[in-house]
Amino acid sequence: MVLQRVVRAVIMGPPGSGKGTVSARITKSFGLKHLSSGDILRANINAKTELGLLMKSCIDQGQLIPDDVMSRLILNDLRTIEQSGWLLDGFPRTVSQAEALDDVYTVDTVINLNVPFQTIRQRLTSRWTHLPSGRVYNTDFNPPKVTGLDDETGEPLVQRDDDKPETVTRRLKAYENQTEPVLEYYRSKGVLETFTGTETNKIWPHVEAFLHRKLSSINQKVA
Ligand code: G5P
Ligand code: MG
Repeated sequence: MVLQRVVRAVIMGPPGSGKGTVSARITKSFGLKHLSSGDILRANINAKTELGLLMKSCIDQGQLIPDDVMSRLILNDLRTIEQSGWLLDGFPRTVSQAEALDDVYTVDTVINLNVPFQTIRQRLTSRWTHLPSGRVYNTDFNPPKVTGLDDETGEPLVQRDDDKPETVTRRLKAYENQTEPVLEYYRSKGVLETFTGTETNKIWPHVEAFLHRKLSSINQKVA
C-alpha cells in the first residue's frame, strides 16, 4: 500500500507477545519504519556505551528504565525519521512515556497483542536473537536455517540475559503494574485495537486486514 501521509503507529503487548515478530511483518507489508526500544537499548549495551553500561543491570533484572531517560532516547531517534511513517515497539511503556510522546506526535493507531502469560513463558526460553538487527528466532516456531546463526548475515545468535525464567516473571509483573495502564490511556483516546490469541500466524491476518482498512481510511481523508 502506498501511504500518502505519514502514519504513526505503536505496537504493544506483554514481553514475548510477538511485538518484534509482528513488527517485521508490518514493516514488510506497509513500509513503516520499525523502532524498537529494546533493540536500541541492547545495541547500546553491546557497544558498551555509557547509557548501555548504566542500563544493563536494570534490564537484566527485568525492571524498566527511568521514564526521562527512555523518553529522551526515543524522541531523539524519532526526530531523525520525522518524514517517514513509523511503528514504535516497546515504547511507550508507562503513562508518563505516553504523555511525553503525545506532547510531540499524534499516534494514529495502537496495535495491542493480547497473548496469555502462560504462552509467553514457554516462548521466551526458546528465543534466539541476532543482536545487530533485532531479528528473532524460536527453536520451535521459526528456527534459523542453521542452528545458532542468523539467516541473513550468518552471524551468531544469542539468548537474551533477561529471558531467564525468574527475570521473565519480573518483566511480566512490570508489564501488569506499569504498562497495562497505557492500554487504558489509548483506549480512552479511541485508538486502541486489541488482537487476542496464542499464535502469531493466526493473529497476523487480522492485524494485516485491520491495518489495510485503517491506512486506507487515513489515505482517503488526505485525498
Ligand atoms: P523489549 O526488548 O521491548 P519486551 O519484554 O517488551 O522486550 P520482547 O521480549 O522483545 O518484549 P516481543 O518483541 O513481544 O518480546 O516478542 P518476539 O521477540 O517477537 O517473540 C518472542 C519469541 O516468541 C520469539 O522467539 C519469537 O520467535 C517467538 N514467537 C512469536 N510468535 C510465536 C508463535 O506464534 N508461537 C511460538 N511458539 N513462538 C512464537 O524490552 C526489554 C527491556 O528493555 C527495557 C526494560 O528493561 C525491558 O524489560 N525497556 C524499557 N524500559 C522502560 N521503558 C521502555 N519504553 C522500555 N523499553 C525497553
Ligand atoms: Mg521485542
